[in-house]
Amino acid sequence: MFKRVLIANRGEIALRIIRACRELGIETVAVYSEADRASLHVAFADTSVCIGGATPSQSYLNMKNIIAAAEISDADAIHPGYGFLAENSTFAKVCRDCGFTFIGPSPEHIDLMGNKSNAKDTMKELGVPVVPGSDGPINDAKEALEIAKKIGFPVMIKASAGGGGKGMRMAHNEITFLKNFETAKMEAKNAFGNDEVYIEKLIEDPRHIEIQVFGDGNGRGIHFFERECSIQRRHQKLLEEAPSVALDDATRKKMGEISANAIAKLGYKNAGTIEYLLDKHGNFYFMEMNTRIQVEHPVTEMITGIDLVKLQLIVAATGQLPIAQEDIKINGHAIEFRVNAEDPVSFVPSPGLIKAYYVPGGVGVRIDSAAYQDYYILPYYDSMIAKMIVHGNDRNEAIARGKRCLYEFIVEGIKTTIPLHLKILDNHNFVNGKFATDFLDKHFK
Ligand code: MV4
Repeated sequence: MFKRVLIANRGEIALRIIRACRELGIETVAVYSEADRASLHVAFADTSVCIGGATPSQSYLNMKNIIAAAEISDADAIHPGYGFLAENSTFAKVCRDCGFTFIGPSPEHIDLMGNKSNAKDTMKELGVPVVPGSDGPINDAKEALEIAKKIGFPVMIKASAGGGGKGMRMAHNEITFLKNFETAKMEAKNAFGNDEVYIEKLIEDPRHIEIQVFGDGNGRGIHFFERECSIQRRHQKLLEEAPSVALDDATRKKMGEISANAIAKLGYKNAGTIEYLLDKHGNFYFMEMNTRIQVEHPVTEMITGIDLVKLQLIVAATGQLPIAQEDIKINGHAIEFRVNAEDPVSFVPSPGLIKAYYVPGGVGVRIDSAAYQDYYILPYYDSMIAKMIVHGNDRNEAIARGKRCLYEFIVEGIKTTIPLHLKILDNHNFVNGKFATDFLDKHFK
């Protein structure tokens, strides 16, 4: 096992990783920006190193300073968390070249999945269902139009270098197609320095369902079932749950097995998430793969009882998965509520001083947060201040528990998304499981 791990992140995920390390007897090194001296990850780590100024490019994205911090602290591995450098293949490679284990997949797998068109082609070859569309990128407008007509309108134009909703354009007919094809390419060129686009059939009102996977990097792959992530706005998830009410047992089994098999065949190492679109008829299609631990991983931990961050550390250190597929069972239902420092209506960030802070407790509740009373929410970083995760024996109990806990949760001095979560739990379509990715726009515009 590692002796000392450096955590190249901040906030709740840095704390989450420190907790897993401490339970495994691993020493921790926190890195922090000049604005983060009073942050909890600095207080809770065994040692800490300041790596630069407040803005991410000066500190949490500053590879040279992070590697220097790993060297002076004599760390043997680096955990990137999520965001920042987590899916940067250059960083994963620099870690490797400097003799530090990157706790995540290989730079080659990060690159492969970072190009959405290549990722799709690879998954298709591995037997994963994909949305009908062009085979690979299409650069010529006329050729693209022929493909669009063959697939049938409406279609989606997606940037190969995009992802997470960036660089996407819809087209309902030939005229809008030719116009949007050019704008999509131009936007992709400006945003990613790469104008490659591909075409697929539009899946109407899909649900976003993702499978948590792990690989040992040596031919074994396992899955931890699904997370339902359809409750999101502008590609920012707000509430996630597991399992999904939209899957029957046969579809759940099929999605899990297909995903685990792809991970095994890829020789993928460590944690990953395979994202799917689920249509109204129950068909699922590969969308993207994330090569990091995700914000919403706790809902999977709550229903399986397995610590996924500990598992990341064990797989990175040993190259082996200590559990088999048969060891992973679903127990009950979990829901995660993201408490963001935002106006609950406009979603405009609301940084500032937390004047009062009290978190709920009791049976079946978990809080992952780096906030405390008198903590100042900084404007430079993500606005998420806490994740409240509830577990119940079934979905109804989880919903009732969520409501009870949202009433207990006190955050004063800034605006938060707590009132919006309470409204969602009162919506009968949500309670009945009748929702798709358009839910928030439709009911809470
Ligand atoms: C789609 C789609 C419909 N049809 N692709 C959005 C994020 C990006 N990763 C892919 N996305 C979508 N791709 C086809 N062929 C609809 C979306 C989409 C979406 C997907 C998941 C969750 C929320 C979404 C919101 C709008 C659009």
